[in-house]
Amino acid sequence: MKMNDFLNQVEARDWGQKEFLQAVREVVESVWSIYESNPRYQEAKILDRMVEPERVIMFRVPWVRDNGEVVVNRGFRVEFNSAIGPYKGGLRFHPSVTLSGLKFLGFEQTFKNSLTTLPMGGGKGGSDFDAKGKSDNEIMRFCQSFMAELFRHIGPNTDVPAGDIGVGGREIGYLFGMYKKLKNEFTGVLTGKGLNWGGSLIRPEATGFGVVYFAEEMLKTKGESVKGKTVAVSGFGNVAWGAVQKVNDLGGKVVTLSGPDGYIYDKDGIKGDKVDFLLEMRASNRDMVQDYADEFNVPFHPGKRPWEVKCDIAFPCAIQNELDEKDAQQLVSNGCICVSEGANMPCTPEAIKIFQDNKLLYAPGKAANAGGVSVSGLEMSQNSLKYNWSREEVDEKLHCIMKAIHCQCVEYGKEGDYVDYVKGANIAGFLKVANSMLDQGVV
Ligand code: NDP
Ligand code: 2IT
Repeated sequence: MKMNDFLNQVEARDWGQKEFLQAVREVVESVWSIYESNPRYQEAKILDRMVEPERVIMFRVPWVRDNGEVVVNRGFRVEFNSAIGPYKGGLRFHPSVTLSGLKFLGFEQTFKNSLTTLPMGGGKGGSDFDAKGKSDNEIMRFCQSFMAELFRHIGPNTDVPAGDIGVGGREIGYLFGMYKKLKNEFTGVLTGKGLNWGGSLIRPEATGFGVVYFAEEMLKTKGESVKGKTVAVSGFGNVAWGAVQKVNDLGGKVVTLSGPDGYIYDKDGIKGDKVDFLLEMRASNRDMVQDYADEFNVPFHPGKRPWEVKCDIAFPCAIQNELDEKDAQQLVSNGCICVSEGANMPCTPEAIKIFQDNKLLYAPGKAANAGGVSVSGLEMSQNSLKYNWSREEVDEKLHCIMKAIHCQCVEYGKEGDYVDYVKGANIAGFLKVANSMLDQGVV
């Protein structure tokens, strides 16, 4: 079969699932020559099986508002691939959540988790719940209703959800409480838990730290480092918060943050108390980065994205397809040398092509943002051991994992003196899953 025939077949089956098809195309383009030259993969229909989730669960989530109004949301869990371990991946609570979005995230997660070196399969879930303007009690009741169905499908050796957009420590707490009540079992069924009840040190910071560690590894190959560099970050959530801290630790300066309302520019750098303010902004459920501009008296650019600002390094940490061709061209023209994705699939395929044609150091999310799920994996290990590692121990392990992911990308992505990190990450992630599927027969 020709690659385009295969992609057309997926498109016909999953018609209209735009984000999922975008993610599939990227992986298939990277691995096709390996797939084509290995008859065992073809005979076992490895790719046909990889693009089909093992299981999709979709359910009603009814809950009651403070004023007595009944609200009905939709819940999902996409259990994509368990070839190398229990399904593992976050939960996203955001009004934009659809099955296509979660299928793209679960598909990506399978390859990302494979790269981490830890035994985790791929999954993703969530709901179209909108936390904006909801009280803490409403968020609790929603989480309880969500778990009242999800609990029968997950477990520490089956499927281990975690946070993603709209799901942080507070939501994981409410979800865990309900799971424990229903199962009468205290177990590591979720990651991102509170430190007093089984969580891991560094998990909240891990994704952002990892994104910067990965960028540092890429920069090292060119004799460069984060030190002294001007950095543009998008988003203001969990991943952006961790990335800003690590850039500061390594001597760089972050000058932007963004939200659905626009972006802020802080020429003095986002550091000290200003970093803690990100946590307050997220807890407010207001969904506006303008609050930062009001608090610290810096310029706010409504309706715009931060990629027009001159920077050496860019970390897109908000949402998928938030950086397009025009943005990429602007970054290149402004002298940006490195782009490391904190979010999942934030750069469009056209933007990626511009980065690669211009020989920028560009890392896709499945490699660069794998630090979050890696420390989730370390949280699972600590839960199994009934033991807690110190902050330094977890950070050291995270750093080693990010370096190992970088090495795998270089091994499979090196083309002359340029490293195609997209190809490298896709091939390395694919091989481990594909070979495990071959070992386990047609299931
Ligand atoms: P958070 O909920 O903590 O933050 C998401 C951020 O994106 C918020 O600042 C959010 O604002 C903002 N946002 C939402 N919509 C838009 C938009 N249209 N334009 C600009 N900003 C927007 O989520 P995370 O930080 O956890 O997740 C961010 C990205 O990182 C996602 O792509 C996620 O999949 C990815 N990721 C997360 C990991 C984790 O461990 N948490 C691990 C790996 C990847 P608001 O919240 O106000 O809507
Ligand atoms: O996209 C991701 O890797 C996450 N949201 C984290 C998943 C996890 O299980 O920690």
